[in-house]
Amino acid sequence: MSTPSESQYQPQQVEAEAQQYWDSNESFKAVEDSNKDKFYCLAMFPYPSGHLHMGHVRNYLIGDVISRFQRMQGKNVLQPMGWDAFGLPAENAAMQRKTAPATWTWSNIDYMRAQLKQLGYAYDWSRELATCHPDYYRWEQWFFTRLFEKGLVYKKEAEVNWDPVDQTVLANEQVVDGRGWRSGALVERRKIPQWFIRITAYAQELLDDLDKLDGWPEEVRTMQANWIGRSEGVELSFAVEGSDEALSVYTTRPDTLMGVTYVAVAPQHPLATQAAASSSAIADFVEQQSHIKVAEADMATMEKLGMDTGFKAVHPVTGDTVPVYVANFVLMAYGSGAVMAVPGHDQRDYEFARKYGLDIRQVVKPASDDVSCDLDEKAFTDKGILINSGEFDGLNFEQAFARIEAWLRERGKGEKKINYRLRDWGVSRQRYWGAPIPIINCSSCGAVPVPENDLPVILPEDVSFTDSGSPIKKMPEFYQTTCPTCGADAERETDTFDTFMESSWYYARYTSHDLKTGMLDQRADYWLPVDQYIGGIEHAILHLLYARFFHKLMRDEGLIGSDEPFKRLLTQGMVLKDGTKMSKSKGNTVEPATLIEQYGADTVRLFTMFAAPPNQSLEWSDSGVEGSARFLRKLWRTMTAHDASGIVGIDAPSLSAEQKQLRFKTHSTLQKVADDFGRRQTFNTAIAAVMELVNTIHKFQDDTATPDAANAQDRSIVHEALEVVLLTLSPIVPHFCHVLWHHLGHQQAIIDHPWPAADKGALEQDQIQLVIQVNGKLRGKLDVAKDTEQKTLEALALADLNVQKFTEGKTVRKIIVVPGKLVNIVVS
Ligand code: L3U
Ligand code: ZN
Repeated sequence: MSTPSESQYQPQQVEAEAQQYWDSNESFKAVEDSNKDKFYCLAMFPYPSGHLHMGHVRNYLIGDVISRFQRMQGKNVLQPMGWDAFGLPAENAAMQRKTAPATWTWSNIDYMRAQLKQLGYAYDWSRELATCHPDYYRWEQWFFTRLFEKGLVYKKEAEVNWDPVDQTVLANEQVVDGRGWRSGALVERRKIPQWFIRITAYAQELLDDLDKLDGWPEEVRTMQANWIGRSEGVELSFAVEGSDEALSVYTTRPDTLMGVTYVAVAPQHPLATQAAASSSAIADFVEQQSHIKVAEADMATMEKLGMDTGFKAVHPVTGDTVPVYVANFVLMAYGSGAVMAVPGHDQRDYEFARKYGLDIRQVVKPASDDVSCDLDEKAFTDKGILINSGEFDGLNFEQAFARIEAWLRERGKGEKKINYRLRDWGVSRQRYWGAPIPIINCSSCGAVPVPENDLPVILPEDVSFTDSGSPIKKMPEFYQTTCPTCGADAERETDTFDTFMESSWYYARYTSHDLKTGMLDQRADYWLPVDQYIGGIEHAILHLLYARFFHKLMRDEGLIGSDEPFKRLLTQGMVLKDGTKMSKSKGNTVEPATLIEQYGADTVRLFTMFAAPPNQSLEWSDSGVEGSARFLRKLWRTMTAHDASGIVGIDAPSLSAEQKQLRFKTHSTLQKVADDFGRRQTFNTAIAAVMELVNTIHKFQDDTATPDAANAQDRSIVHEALEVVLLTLSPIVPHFCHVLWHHLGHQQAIIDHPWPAADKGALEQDQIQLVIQVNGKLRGKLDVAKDTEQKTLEALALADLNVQKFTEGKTVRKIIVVPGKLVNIVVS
C-alpha cells in the first residue's frame, strides 16, 4: 500500500496501485450466486477499429458507473467486454497495409484492451470474447443450421451492388455517388441468390412486446414500431386489358377506392418489363432507374418520375379503365410492386398526377366544416365522409373500409390484409472477413446444412488480400467438399454472415463464454435479461431489433426462458467539439490516450461524466477538463490533510447548529446521489451534489479553524463527510477513491464497502420552510424553527410584507395551518 502522505496528487501512481489491486484480487470476476440479486450491465461492444474514440470512453463510462454503483448496492454484478471483430474495415485496412484482416484485427484488440484497462473499467475480463474466433462463431453457425431445419431460413434471389470492373459485389458503403469506390465504375444492380432469416414470422411479437419495454426510451420504441410498420388494409386486384395477369395492389385507404385515376408500377415490375420490350423510351427509363438505389427516407422528397406503359387497368368496382404508369417512387421490394393511385387523397399521387396531367377526383370530404379541403392546392389526406362513390356515399372511414372490403371479398376481387413494412433479414455478404455460412451446395441435394460434427466451418485466416474480391471465393481448398447427404462432390457456400448476426447474441454468450459443448447453458437464465444496456442511438433500429429477434429465436430453441434481452436501455448522446460531432474527417478528435497521459484516467472519467447528462450530447471543453483536474487535486489535499486517527462516535443530541448542518448536507447528498445514479441516471447532477458537499466541508473547516479545531466531534463529523465524498465519487473516480479510502483508516477496499444508508436523524432539520398563501395563492415563504407554535406561525405569516399587500383593506376570515407545509390566510 502506498503512503499518500504527500499532498501532491499523482494520478499515474494512484491508478497503477488501484488497478494492480483489482487485477490481483480478480475483483470484478462475476460468479453466479442464486442467493444474490444479479445485475447485468452491458455497453455495446466495439468494432476493433484501431483505438478508442471519446464516444467509446463515454459509452463505457456510463456502464461502468452504473455497474460500480449497483455493486455497492449489494448486487451480484456482471459487466463483460468483447469485440465485434468481423466486418469491412479489416478488409480495407488489409488492402491498404498488406496485412491479413485477422492480424490487423487481433493487434487492434490488444491495443484497445490495454486502453480500456487504463481507464479502469470494472470488467470481468475472464469472459472476454471476440466474434472472429471460431469458438464464438461456431455456435452462430450451429444455430443457423437449427433455423434451417425449422424452415426459418431460406435462399432467394436478391439485388446487390455489382462493380463490373472489379467483378465484385460492393457493400452499400463502397458505393459512392453510384460508382465503385475503387474502380470508379458505374455500379449495376444484380440479382444473386442470398440467405434470409424469417424475421417477418416474428413481426407481430416484436411489435407487441415493445409494450413490455417500459425501461426503454419512448423514442426508440416508436422507431422500432415504425420500422416494423404494421398496417391494416385491403389487398385487391385490377384486371389488365390484354393481359392474363391481374395487378395486385395493397391499400390502407380502401375508402378512397372510387378515387383511383391511375395505377403505378415499379420499374422492375413484369408489366414495366413487358412495356419496355416494345418501347425504347420506356426501356431507357427502366434502365436508368435500375442504377439508382434510393433510401426509403429519400423517397418522399425526391422528384417523382414516370412514363405511361400504354396498359389499361380495369377498376374492380366501376369497370372503367385507368392508365398504368411505371414510376420511380414505387418499390418492387415492398408489397407487390404496384400501387393504386388516388391523387385526390394522397400527396405523392397528387404531385405525380399534376406533373403528368392525370385526373384528380375527390371522393372524401371533410367530416366537419372546420377542416379545409382544396384540391386545387393539395391532396386532402384526412379521413372523412365518402362522396362521388356511388353506393358507398355517406360512409365514414371505418364503415367504408368494412363495406368496400366485403364488396370485394364477395366477388373474389380482394380481402383484408395485415401488412408489415418489415422485410426478412438478408444475412449473406459476399465478403471475406465474416463467419462462413455453414451450407454446402450439392447439384442433386440442393443446399445442405453442414452437420453439427463438422462445425465450425473455419474461415481461413492466412490469405493474400490483394484485390477487392473475397479470397475464399478463389480458394478451392476452402470450397471444394463433398455433400453430407449423398457424398457427391459439392461446393461450400463462400458468402459470410452479416456482422449484425454476431452482435445479435453476444450479450447471451458472455453468460456461458467458456461452454465447449453448446451455445448457452443454464447460466444464461441466471444473468438474462440484461438489466441495463447502453449504446448509441444509431443502433436504435437494426441492432436492437435483430437482438430482440434472436432472443426470441433462442427462446424458441429452448436455450433461454425470457422473452426480451434488454430490460432497460440508455442511449447516450454524442461527443462534440466546437458544436460538431468529433470525427477523424473533421480533424476535431480528442485522443483518449493523450488525455490519460496528461491528466490520468480519473480526470477523464470525472470530466466526461460531469459535462452532460448521459442521453444528451457532450461538448468537449479543455477548460472543463482542467477544472476536473483541479477539483481532484484540491480534494486530494483535503483528504490527505485530514487526521483520521482517534475518530469518535457522533453524539447527535449534543451537536451545534453548524455541526448539524454539515451532517444534514452529508446525508442528504448520500440520498440524492443514490437517486441520481440509480433511478434518474443523471451522473452530472450527482457529481455537482458531491462538489457542493466538498464546499460545505471546506466552509465548516474554515469556520471552525479556532484553537479547538482539533475537537474530536468536529473531526469526526468531517471524517464522516469525507467518507461519504469518497463512497459517492468512487463509481466515477475509482482509483482516486481506492487509495484515499485507506488513508481514512480502512483496511477493506472501498469497492467492497456497501453504499451506506442515510441517517434519518441527520436528515431532520431544525429549521423548516413553510409556504404562505392568501386565498390559496402563493404569496410568501417562512423560515422557522420546526416546533414553532401555531399562534406564532399565524402572526409571522400576517407580518410578511408581501402578504400584507394582499390582505390590506380586507377582513381575515380564517387562517389554516398545515403543519410542516403551509399557512393559508383566507380573506374577503
Ligand atoms: N459493434 C457495434 C458498434 O457500434 C455495436 C454492436 C452492438 C452492433 C459508441 C459513440 C457507439 C456504440 C460517438 C463514437 C459503442 C464511437 C461502440 C462509438 N460510440 N461514438 N461498435 O465501436 O457513441 O454508439 O462503433 O454504442 O464515436 O460506442 O461503438 S462501435
Ligand atoms: Zn448431395
